Amino acid sequence: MKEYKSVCPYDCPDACGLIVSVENNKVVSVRGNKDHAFTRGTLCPKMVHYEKVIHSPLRLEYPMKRIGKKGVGEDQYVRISWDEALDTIVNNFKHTIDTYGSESILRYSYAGTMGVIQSPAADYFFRRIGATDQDRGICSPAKQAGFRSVYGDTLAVKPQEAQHSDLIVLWGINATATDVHILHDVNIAKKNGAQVWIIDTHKTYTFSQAHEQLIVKPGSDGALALGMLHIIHRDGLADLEFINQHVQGYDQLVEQTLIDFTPEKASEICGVSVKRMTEFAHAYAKAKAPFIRLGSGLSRYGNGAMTCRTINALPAVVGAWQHLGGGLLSSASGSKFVGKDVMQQAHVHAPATRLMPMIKLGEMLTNPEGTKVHSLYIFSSNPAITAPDQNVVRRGLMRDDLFTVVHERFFTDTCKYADIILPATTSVEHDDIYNSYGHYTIGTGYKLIDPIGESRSNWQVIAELAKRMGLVDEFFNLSERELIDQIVRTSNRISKEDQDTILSGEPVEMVVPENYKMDFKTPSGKIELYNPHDVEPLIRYMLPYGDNAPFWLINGNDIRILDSSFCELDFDDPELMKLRIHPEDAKLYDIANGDEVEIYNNRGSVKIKAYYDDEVQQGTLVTLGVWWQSQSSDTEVAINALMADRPTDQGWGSTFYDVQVDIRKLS
Ligand SMILES: Nc1nc2c(c(=O)[nH]1)N[C@H]1C(S)=C(S)[C@@H](COP(=O)(O)OP(=O)(O)OC[C@H]3O[C@@H](n4cnc5c(=O)[nH]c(N)nc54)[C@H](O)[C@@H]3O)O[C@H]1N2
Ligand SMILES: Nc1nc2c(c(=O)[nH]1)N[C@H]1C(S)=C(S)[C@@H](COP(=O)(O)OP(=O)(O)OC[C@H]3O[C@@H](n4cnc5c(=O)[nH]c(N)nc54)[C@H](O)[C@@H]3O)O[C@H]1N2
Ligand code: SF4
Ligand SMILES: [Mo]
Repeated sequence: MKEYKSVCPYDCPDACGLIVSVENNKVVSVRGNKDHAFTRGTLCPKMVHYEKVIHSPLRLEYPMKRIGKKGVGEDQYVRISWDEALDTIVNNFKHTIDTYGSESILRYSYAGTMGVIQSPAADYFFRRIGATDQDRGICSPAKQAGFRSVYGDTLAVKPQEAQHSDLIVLWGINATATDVHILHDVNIAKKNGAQVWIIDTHKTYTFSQAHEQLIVKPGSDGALALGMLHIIHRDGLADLEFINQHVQGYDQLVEQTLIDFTPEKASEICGVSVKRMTEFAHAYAKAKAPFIRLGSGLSRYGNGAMTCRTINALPAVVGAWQHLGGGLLSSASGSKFVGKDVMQQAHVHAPATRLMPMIKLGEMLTNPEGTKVHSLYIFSSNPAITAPDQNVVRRGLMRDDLFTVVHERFFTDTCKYADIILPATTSVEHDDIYNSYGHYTIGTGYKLIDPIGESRSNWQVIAELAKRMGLVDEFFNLSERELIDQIVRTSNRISKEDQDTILSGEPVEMVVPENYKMDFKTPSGKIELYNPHDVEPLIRYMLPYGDNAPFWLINGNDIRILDSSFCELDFDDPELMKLRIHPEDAKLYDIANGDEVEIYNNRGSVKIKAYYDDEVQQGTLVTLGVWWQSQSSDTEVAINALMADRPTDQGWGSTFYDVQVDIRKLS
């Protein structure tokens, strides 16, 4: 048995360092790398048995073509050779381009793997053939837009700084499930006496980690933050010296926004009492080095970017940035050290094409206006489950005149709509390099075992398609190892010594410049609470969209799966999807504990069993996880039948939490 270092490839801020044990060309076990600066030796429950994913009997092993109906199942497919699969795709692409124009081809992919090679593997190819371009807004661009508006290109604070904080706020983040390694730093701070606050819309797995808990109404955190800012200003707790030197627009914020935004008004919107809001504002402002870990939950609303801007104002107003342990972590800037430039070949010109916001997949496939999509190439994503407005997405995928390719590791619900299915490798069957959006450690994950069956990596498939399409370009002849080499060697932010170490297979934590937290990379050089370049220069309260229905639906993350990844595993739980409802709400609708109900809005309806939970706030319903259809509570549709494809206020982000529903008991 031999041990190798690798990196967890999933879409998770922790990007853990792994130690993978291999015997006879099989992965036998995986554990966390003790020497990794953020992992520190532990893995989350999803990854402790990664070998079960890699060697799952459900892995796709060879290319297949559909011989039966769309939307049914694996029995509608037969095995074909790679040659036949690739030729079929190339012939279709050529025919589509000749008949309907190149923009009739659409690529849809996301972060099944976060690898810097495999995730953007197809970007350049599809740009070169003139396909419709895809934005990547399904996750949390609004959170990034909120941070950028206030701090520009400032490097994000390292998560380990939290260790030195005396007050930590876990704001809209369910860290136990989605960023578990930050809790290591939180616990060190707690041992040193730090207080921990958590803010969410319901009691999550992470509540027990905090000393103080606040429950807010969905989409209302902007009001809470403005109420706090009002109190901090009113009670003389703002750090005026810091503000004078480093903040632009504080006076405008006070005079134009805060003056009318009283704690009473804020309380009415967010549901936190004035007393609790005042306690929180005082505790936050009086702490020496308060640290906020901002999650993505509150950014997935129509007001997401504005909400994040408002919360980002807090550390500015109390001067948290100047102290060790103080600040706010939205997303780490790992991609500034190794990024996508090489894979995207940004320097090579290709005519611009129309851009598809990926959250609009359904509309794009069904809208008769404009250039119709005739060929769809999906990889590293499972949109039949994870994309919003599922009924429309599936109607689009069912179209007889749509040719769909799905490159996957498992027979997901999206595969049911494919004309051609291609088997994909897992991270231990191909080479890649990983940065992180939660910390600053970079590492390689080299190929450790032969691909399962005939599976191929994203890059291998794309490079082969490019050649068969007749694209003459040396880039497509590069191996994954050569690409990794180029990516590392062309990064002018990494020292030669660190480059050597990374390429040798060891993870390296990037060195951030001294005093980086105070080096505000905005046009004014200051923190911009007033940003003249933003469509809305000044921070204010904005409402979420909502729907005309009585309950907010919170579909939080389940600790057992990651989006719909890991659904291939066996779960010893006959009811993976449950609905939690406050007993008083349930009684109003004559719903008994365990009754089957239907939750619905004008986009769809989902059958599910409802259970009483007096810790769910009235007016909200909670269900966790984005499960495969076979695991869902309803046999016809999964949870995203209820979700809207409305974009966030900035960044064309998804609004998965900005959803209201009605409920009825099924007799
Ligand atoms: N186990 C597990 N881990 C995951 C994932 C998973 O599905 N499962 N998904 C991965 C991905 S793709 C991502 S982007 C990250 C996301 O990880 P996070 O940043 O944690 O984001 P979410 O889990 O979407 O939402 C976090 C919390 O926000 C809460 N929330 C919703 N609306 C509001 C609101 O208006 N105000 C406040 N204060 N809170 C609100 C939700 O209830 C939820 O508990 O996690 C990654 N890791
Ligand atoms: N209701 C609701 N919906 C949500 C969310 C939510 O909180 N609630 N979260 C949203 C968020 S934040 C995100 S980021 C999206 C994510 O949505 P998706 O991008 O669909 O993510 P996954 O469901 O993890 O699907 C990734 C797929 O990629 C495959 N895969 C893994 N590695 C590779 C590879 O190397 N090559 C290929 N070809 N395939 C691979 C996996 O087998 C898996 O099926 O979901 C969104 N959808
Ligand atoms: S899913 Fe996240 S926490 Fe779990 S091992 Fe991977 S990177 Fe670490
Ligand atoms: Mo995400």
